[in-house]
Amino acid sequence: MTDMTPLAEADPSLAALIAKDAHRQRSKIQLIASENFVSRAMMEAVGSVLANKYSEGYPGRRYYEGCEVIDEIENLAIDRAKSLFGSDHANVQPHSGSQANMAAYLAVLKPGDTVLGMRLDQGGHLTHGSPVNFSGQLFNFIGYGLDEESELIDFDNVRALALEHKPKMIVAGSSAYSKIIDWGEFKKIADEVGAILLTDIAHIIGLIAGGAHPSPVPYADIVTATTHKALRGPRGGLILCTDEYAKAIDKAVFPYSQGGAINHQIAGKALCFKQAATPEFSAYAHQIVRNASVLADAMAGAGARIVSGGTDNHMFLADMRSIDEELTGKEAATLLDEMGVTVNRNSIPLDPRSPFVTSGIRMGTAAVTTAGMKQEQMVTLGNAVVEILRKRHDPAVLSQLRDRVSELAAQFPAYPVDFNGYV
Ligand code: DSN
Repeated sequence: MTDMTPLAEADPSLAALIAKDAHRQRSKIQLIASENFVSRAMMEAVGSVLANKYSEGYPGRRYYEGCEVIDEIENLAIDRAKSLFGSDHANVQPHSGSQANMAAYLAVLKPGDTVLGMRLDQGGHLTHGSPVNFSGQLFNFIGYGLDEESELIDFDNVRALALEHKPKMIVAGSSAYSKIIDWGEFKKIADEVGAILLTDIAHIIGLIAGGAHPSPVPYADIVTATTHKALRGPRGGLILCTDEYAKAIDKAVFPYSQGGAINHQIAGKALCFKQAATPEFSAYAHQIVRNASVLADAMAGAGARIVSGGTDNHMFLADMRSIDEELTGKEAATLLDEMGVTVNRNSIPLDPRSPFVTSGIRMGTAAVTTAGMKQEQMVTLGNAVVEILRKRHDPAVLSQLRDRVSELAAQFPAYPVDFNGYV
């Protein structure tokens, strides 16, 4: 037993639960495409006394006294974000990616305005116009999707919809699309119909920071993102924009859609922008992409159909029907987690099953790359995943496969084995 920490003393039950999740994160292979492992330095920043401070407003224009240090920290985060992505303006206050999108829409749209966005079932995000989300309720979203054959973004369809509906905004970006996004094509279409171009890079922000995916900043009016996925920062959102939209974006974040800034989170953002500006981070971002590509190839080689024919980024979708017509994404994800590989079920294009059941699983390599895995481990993992799914009714084979996965996870722990998950 190590020395009691303040948390363990104050709330042993909670401390034990955090330690339990640290163990889960360490002992299973984490392939959820939107997750990563933060550094211990990040935990220090985000667990700091900055959580105590109220600071509604912006640096130099606060509604509370005592914000002089908070101003310096927020300016540090803003300057680093602008320099990392080469943007005119950055707002680091959005509490999450969804909040970033909400503020960005509210900055330039009025309720009922027409917007073009990628459909959720084609790889878009809930905030790109899903009817169960505020975006689909407040605005007149028109959904575009993928070409049925190639499963690549169908730019003819995007253009035709843009010409027909004359949207005020086009949203480019996705949560489940595995190929390079051609921002220039979106920009051409947006210019043709006079639409604002918003690019949502929540998933690929880390790849863009590391030079492993083209940046939309030269093309987009507004860029929204999260900081906790491939970027390895704290949970949170970010908005970049041109000078033209800076004032409107700032007003839409505070006071229109949010209250006090979360200052410990902003400190974490400052840290992650610094970490992401290094050559080591660039090497890391490229390794994420190599790992995803090798993992997808290994699974395809073992007989799994990869949506869109493969991946150019950190993630991909695998069609479970290619392994067995009866296999659903839900069953596959549940079984894989029991076997020590954590993924999420995901709809695939033209999925006949409901979003709760689905025919696909989504896999991403940011977290395993942080844990140190490389191509060799991706081959082992890809083969093991397909074999688990194929042999799912054979307990003896599953038992051997579980051991193989567990050995692999033990070789690449995200955090030291004695780490309690918080200090
Ligand atoms: N829910 C996140 C994802 O998993 O992609 C996006 O917000």
